[in-house]
Amino acid sequence: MSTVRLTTAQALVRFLAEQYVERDGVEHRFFGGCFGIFGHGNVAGIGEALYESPELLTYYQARNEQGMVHAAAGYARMRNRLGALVCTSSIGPGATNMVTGAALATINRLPVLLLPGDVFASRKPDPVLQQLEVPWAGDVSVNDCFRPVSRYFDRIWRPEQVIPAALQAMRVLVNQAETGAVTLASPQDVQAEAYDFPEEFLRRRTWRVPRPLPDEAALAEAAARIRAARRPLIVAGGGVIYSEATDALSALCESTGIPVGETQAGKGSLPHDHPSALGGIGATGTLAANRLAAGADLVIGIGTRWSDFTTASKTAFQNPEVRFVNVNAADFDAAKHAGLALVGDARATIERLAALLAGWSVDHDYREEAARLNAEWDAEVERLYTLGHGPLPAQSEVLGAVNSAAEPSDVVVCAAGSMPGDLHKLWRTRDPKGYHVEYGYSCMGYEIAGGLGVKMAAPEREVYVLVGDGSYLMLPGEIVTSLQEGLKLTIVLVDNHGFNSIGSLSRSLGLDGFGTLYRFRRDGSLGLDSDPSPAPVLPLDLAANAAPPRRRRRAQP
Ligand SMILES: Cc1ncc(C[n+]2csc(CCOP(=O)(O)OP(=O)(O)O)c2C)c(N)n1
Ligand SMILES: [Mg+2]
Repeated sequence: MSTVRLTTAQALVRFLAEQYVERDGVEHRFFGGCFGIFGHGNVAGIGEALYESPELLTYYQARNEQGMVHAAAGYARMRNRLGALVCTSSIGPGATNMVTGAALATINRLPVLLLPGDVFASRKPDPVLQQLEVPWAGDVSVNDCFRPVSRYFDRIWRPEQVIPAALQAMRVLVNQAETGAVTLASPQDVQAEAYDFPEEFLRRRTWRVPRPLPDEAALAEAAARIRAARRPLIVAGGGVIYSEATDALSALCESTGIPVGETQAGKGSLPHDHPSALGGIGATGTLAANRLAAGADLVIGIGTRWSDFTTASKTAFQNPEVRFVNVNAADFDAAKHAGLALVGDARATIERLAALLAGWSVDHDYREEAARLNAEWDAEVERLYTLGHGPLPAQSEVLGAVNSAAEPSDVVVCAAGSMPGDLHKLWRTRDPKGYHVEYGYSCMGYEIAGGLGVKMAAPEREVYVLVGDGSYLMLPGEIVTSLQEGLKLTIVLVDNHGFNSIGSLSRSLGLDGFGTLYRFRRDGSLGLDSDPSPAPVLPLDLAANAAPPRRRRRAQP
């Protein structure tokens, strides 16, 4: 066996650069580069490996480790999970800053590879700077926080262990049912330790992403149930888009007339003006989708994890006879709501169902009802886009202005606050990748960093980041990265001086906006809605961030 002597980090970087994926005969590199912020926990290992071979993985600098993982998640989503980024951090705070990003990626079923540095395997310098000491366990570090938020976790205690760990990491990252954050915690001494790695480990490897079909008996049963239904409804989730099943879905809807409601991740499955498109469904959905949901007798979930927003906390489907059929790559999601589980790829399954349903259609009235409700809702969207609210425009008008300024293939990015709900019901999607609202974790601070990842994956598209003042203040730093990389983002900031979405929730509970206003402290309080003479709002001039930079004065000789 021929070997090559490398540090563990050098071997891992070489390995990552040689990973390819293939679906439908199209093959390309899996990793688009490596984000990193260096510290003593990774500079001599992964840092050195990236430095000495810059041609292997392009290095990207970030401002905040959470931000770089968000960017990686945005990138993976934009690449339909067929591409990913690596994120390397130092130990301690750099590592734990990535935990939120890891949870976001895993909840949204998006592949990201995280390489947090870890304490010395040798334990010689313990406690090294930033080491958490656990009195009852010598083998625990802060990186154990990654275990519940990762779909695969390993800690590389010895150089040769990186071989099975890297292969397992790839197995999970490319698996459409299992994918999410994968964490290989890397003790800082082992990263820099040399070993004779087999050359075979470092050779080009192609991972095929299959399109498995559900069991034929389950398909036949599903087709029979659909044929027997009078008011069937499809709920399209992110899986429809990741599987590139949007054309297949639209063909199925045209032949059968089944209407479609979309989850946040599934919005864009059909263009907004398709006769079967009801738009967003659930708590933040359209009147059209929710009216049909209420009476549906058979609900066909495709690529959805059935979050509470989609089911309006299980109130959306009111028909006592309603039953579910779930098409999903993951049996975990396919089994939800006691549904008939069709475990398989969305596109392949939709195409097979279309064949099994050949010649069948919902009755004419139901088709007409869907098209009429869709048109009715579109008129309501038009009204809300053009309210003429003064002196400042309503949020719906801001969305309308961005929608009409954007080209069909441009991408709108959002995550938390009051805008995701408004976007879900009001945004007119015209391209399957044009709507990117992160609502699995709904993480404040995702917007700009996630938008950067979208732009890295699709530099030919314009990216519109819609962000509230609260989210903006939480994590604006990756604006600097976008400037550093020459990646243009159009950031639309809606400033309502506070956490307004939670303010509304607070008001609805009789809590008077407590803790959601941006006001000065006065008489011991940060203010409530009902204050007779409220303290002034914090004078934050966020628009000043967009002002052209002042010319630096030349240093005097
Ligand atoms: C990291 C994180 N912390 C807290 C929350 C809970 N939360 C949801 S929306 C929100 C307020 C967002 O404020 P802003 O961005 O200004 O949007 P607005 O609600 O005003 O539209 C908060 C605190 C969250 N989603 N994410
Ligand atoms: Mg706000």
